[in-house]
Amino acid sequence: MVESIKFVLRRSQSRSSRSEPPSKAEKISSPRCDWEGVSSILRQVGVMSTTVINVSNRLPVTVETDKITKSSGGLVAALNGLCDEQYATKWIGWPGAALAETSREREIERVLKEEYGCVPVFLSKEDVETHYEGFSNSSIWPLLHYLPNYLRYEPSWWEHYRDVNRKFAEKVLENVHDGDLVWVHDYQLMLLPALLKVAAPNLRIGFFLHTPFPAYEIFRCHPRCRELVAGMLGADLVGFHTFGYLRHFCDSVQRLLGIEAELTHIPSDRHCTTLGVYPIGINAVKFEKMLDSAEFHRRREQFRLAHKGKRLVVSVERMDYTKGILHRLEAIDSFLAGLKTIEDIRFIFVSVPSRGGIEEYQALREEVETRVGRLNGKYATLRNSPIHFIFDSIPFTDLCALYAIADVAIVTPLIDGMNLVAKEFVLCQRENAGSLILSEFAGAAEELFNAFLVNPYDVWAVAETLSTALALSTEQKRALIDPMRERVIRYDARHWARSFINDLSTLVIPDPDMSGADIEEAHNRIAQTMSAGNRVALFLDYDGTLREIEREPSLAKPTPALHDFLKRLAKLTNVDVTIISGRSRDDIQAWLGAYPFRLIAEHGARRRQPGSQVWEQLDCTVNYAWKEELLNILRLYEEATPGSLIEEKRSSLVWHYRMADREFGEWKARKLTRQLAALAANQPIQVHHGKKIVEVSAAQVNKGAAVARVLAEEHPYECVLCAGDDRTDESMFTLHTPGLLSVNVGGGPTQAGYRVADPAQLREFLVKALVPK
Ligand code: GDG
Repeated sequence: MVESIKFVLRRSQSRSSRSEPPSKAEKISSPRCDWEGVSSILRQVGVMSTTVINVSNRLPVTVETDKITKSSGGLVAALNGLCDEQYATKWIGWPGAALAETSREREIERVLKEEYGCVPVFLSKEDVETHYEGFSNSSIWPLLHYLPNYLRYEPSWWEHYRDVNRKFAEKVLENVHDGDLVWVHDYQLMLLPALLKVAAPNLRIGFFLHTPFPAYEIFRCHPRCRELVAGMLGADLVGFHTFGYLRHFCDSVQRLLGIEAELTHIPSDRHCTTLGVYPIGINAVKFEKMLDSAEFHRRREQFRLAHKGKRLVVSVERMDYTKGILHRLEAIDSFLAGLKTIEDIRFIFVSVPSRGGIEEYQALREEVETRVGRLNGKYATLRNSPIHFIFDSIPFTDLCALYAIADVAIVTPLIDGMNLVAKEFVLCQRENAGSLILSEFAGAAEELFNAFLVNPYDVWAVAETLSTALALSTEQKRALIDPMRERVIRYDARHWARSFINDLSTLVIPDPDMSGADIEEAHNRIAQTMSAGNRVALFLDYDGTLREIEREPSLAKPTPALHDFLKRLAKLTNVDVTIISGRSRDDIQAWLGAYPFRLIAEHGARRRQPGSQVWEQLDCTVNYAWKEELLNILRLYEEATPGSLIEEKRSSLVWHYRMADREFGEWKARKLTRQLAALAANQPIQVHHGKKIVEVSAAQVNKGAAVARVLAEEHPYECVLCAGDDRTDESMFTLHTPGLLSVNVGGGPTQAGYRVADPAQLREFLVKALVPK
């Protein structure tokens, strides 16, 4: 967002908010833009259903002492594109200045809101130094770009990062209305989605990361890595530029938070985060318009004249260590060393000053300037200095003219989320055709299929590629550039924003307060049974149903919350409770033996009747001869898979791999399941690959059969409720019992009639339905 259009900050005037600056006359006469009012009226008449609230660290405007400067970068254009459709947009962010007097904040806030559709979050100088320059740019930024050597961390930065994210959350909550979509941008606000989700569970929240997301091995270096991914998971939709970044994020979530993440969605607490890939595009309309303008043609001709007889190679970027400037200079050195004459070659570097307050950026600038000087000293002749270095931002017209006359653009970041410069260069090849040399580590490399892809660390290969690219004929260059140009135009910034927002607005978001019609129906059935004085039978699985899953099975003892719940159940006179688990008798007895419930262990092999302390053996006729042979196989897996362990039960053998390396464990589990399934054909066993377990059990022993036996022994119940989270619980859900209510806990494919999100929700539901007020 480098290009700027300047306005004078007027204290009393307002104008309608839109993408272009007003003329002087308009400034005086145009009506106020009251966002709340406009959006609400449009919603009422059905023209505009939704407001998209964009939340980014920086607003698309900068407040200075006496003026507001409006930026018009890709993000602004993309979001303005949404206004043409069924969305209104609003921005929340930092206006880019630490104000000396807080008394001006009110006034500035009013002007920004009324004239620019922007809500400012004012940050102090200290906030900027710690949250922005410190935590965001010196701590997270280098890691997201695979550069742990640049990582610096101070605990106070983290405190400020959290505080600033909280300030943003407050501002969003003050400004949001029912039905609005909140779109949070980038690494400076990674905690914001979770803060918002906790405060407003029904709010639709999107998060887009503009940088790469690195491999877990890198991301885990950050002292606050867990909190950061947990913060992002507060969003309903998280978007990345490429599938690779998405995959890395999933991996980090699984490994850091122990949450089972699918590549499409990640369930967490009481909600689910959908993941998506949305490669950002450029503001193609704005570039095309520029290429049509007289001003552009004039500048292009001036540049042509100035560089007459030279082959031009351009690089444009922020002065940032991720952009590979030093490596590129080495490649240029190697290239120039191989030339017979350097009279006809010129490199133009546009390096926009960036993050000048940070030590590493100052050092980079000095190093770049030194090396450019050295190279020019080494290769300059009386008629040519090969590198023309500009440490400044150039006007948009000049940028387009430069792209348009270049023979080659060399864009070689060491890593880059997307890289818009590569796409902008391609679009500007309308009349001339230049070649694009692009780092294979830029997100754009996945889309710009005809670019010369290079490894920026291989400076010799980059030098060679430069020679190849410069030697192409115009026809060859045209043939390469045209299909890419079409793609850049079609998949532009508007397409990107539209895709993300459409997905966010159509996501099916599970009801966080469980007030869905389905579960309400189950609630009514139980309540009616109870109020008629009839008996209810509950068959409740333990792990993952009554009690949250633990990484280590032995840690899943009842929590105080679960004990409270069980005590309340125990007091109910017309509710018969059975706890039915795959766990051993010893676990169940030790943890739940004090309750007057029926306890069923090992999927139905053992049972303790209500009020008794004696455990019955229900599987006396079952043949367990297969166990010894299979135990030997399982032992081989246990030995070869660090972190895995075998649990021996009377009616089954379980191989647990929750503590093993995630991917390795999964891979071994699949192999084991296949091996056991082959044996199952000749044995009275069933094999089940469940949540971090592979279980082989006697075919005759299952929870469904155990429930059926209890029901056959007892007087009929008016209402029977079975709840479980695992595949072994499905045998209860498919019983043909009159009045059966079946509840799946935690999602996934199920035959259950009803669903709740987690054990806490199940407990809440049962208390509501069973315990009299
Ligand atoms: C981040 C990610 C991702 C540069 N110099 C001038 C100028 N620019 C404009 C370019 C381009 C923008 O700045 C730079 O965008 P990039 O995408 O190349 O890089 P970052 O600033 O690092 O952006 C990146 C992006 O977010 C979007 O998601 O692609 O990976 O790091 O638009 O044209 N503009 C003008 N004069 C200059 O001198 N007018």
